[in-house]
Amino acid sequence: MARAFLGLGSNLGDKETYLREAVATFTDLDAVSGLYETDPIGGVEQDSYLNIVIELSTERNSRELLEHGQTLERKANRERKIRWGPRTLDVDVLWVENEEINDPDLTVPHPRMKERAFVMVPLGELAPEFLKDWEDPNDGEVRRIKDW
Ligand code: A4P
Ligand code: MG
Repeated sequence: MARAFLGLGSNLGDKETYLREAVATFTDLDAVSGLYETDPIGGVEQDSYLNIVIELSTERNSRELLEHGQTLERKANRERKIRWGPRTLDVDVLWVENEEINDPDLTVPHPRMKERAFVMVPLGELAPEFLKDWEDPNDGEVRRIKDW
């Protein structure tokens, strides 16, 4: 069994429902952070995001988790209303115990996670040790709305 953390975000449509439907598919789910409303970082997207981090106790490796996340993204995006619009669901593999991957299509730990308060703040709720050497980039509001 390995401990693992995934970051989930949505900024289109019924954002909370997309997150809830995604979370419900994880049979190896251990914990979910609070639900955060966050200012969009990068890109052209206008609307705010909802972000969460989930913790797994899992037999799956990084690649299997990536594939599960991509299946969920495809399912959610099939229902999107605005063509070429922002994502209904984005799933990032943040960190998996004892795994370091540097493949063209998969980097674990996630190379940009420390630059992003919308990842680190919810992650810190579940695993405060990640915040030990972390400096908040202060690159946008990260508001905790409620418990999951
Ligand atoms: N990939 C490589 N490593 C990983 C990993 N550890 N986890 C590859 C997941 N995917 C990984 O991702 C592009 C490719 O990254 C995948 O095909 C996979 O093989 P994507 O999600 O399809 O594309 P993207 O999201 O447009 O690009 P990118 O750079 O991954 O964007 P991010 O980092 O996902 O950022 N602002 C707020 N407030 N909240 C957000 O959640 N999210 C984004 C998207 C931008 N701004 C945001 C948020
Ligand atoms: Mg992504």
